[in-house]
Amino acid sequence: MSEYKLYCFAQSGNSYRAALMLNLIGAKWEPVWVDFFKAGETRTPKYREEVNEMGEAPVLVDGKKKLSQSGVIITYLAEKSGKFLPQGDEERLEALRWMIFDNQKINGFLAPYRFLRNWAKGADPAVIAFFKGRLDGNLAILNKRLEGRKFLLGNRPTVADVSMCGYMYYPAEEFGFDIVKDHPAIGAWLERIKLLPNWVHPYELMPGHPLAA
Ligand SMILES: N[C@@H](CCC(=O)N[C@@H](CS)C(=O)NCC(=O)O)C(=O)O
Repeated sequence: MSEYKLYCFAQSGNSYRAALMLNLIGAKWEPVWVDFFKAGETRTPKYREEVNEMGEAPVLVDGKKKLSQSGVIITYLAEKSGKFLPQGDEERLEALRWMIFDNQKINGFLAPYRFLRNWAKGADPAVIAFFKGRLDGNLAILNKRLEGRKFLLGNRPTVADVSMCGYMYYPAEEFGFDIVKDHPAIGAWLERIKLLPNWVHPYELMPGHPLAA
């Protein structure tokens, strides 16, 4: 029997952080598919009433406990399993610092940029170009941080890495540029994460890919 349920869908890098973390700690879990694209499920009163008042995926269910916000979910799982935890106060704050930078400046831009390019109808090219400009600068900051480091905090992978890689394994065509080619230290770091036991690509780990026509 599964210990956890995760509301998620394959195209969601925010969900991928939580799904990947569940896999990496070796948890028994099952996905609950969220019909984000066709039914707009996260916007329905039922979803907001019964699953998440914030109207978002992912949501982790652990018995009677329900958690949203991928950063909270992966921190909860790290604390519960004792895996991928930063060690000591300094590392804990450092992990939080990178997770906030990630949520706002890296995946916080990658996610809407990819959504506008692939799925939104009538997206304004100027908005897409604005996101791309911000992404180029912010990914360069991340690339510099990873030069000479195995993982974000040093030699061990932590929750900060699981958070940061959220959108980066999706195909380059979806972004219209190749993160790995443009930022080689990010590319090498993504390869290291891929080697962790139980790593699985987002399109294989979560339900809903490919999207039904
Ligand atoms: N900060 C949140 C972001 C979650 C989020 O935006 N999820 C998207 C799917 S990738 C969503 O459910 N969006 C619904 C909406 O904005 O209406 C997290 O890290 O969990």
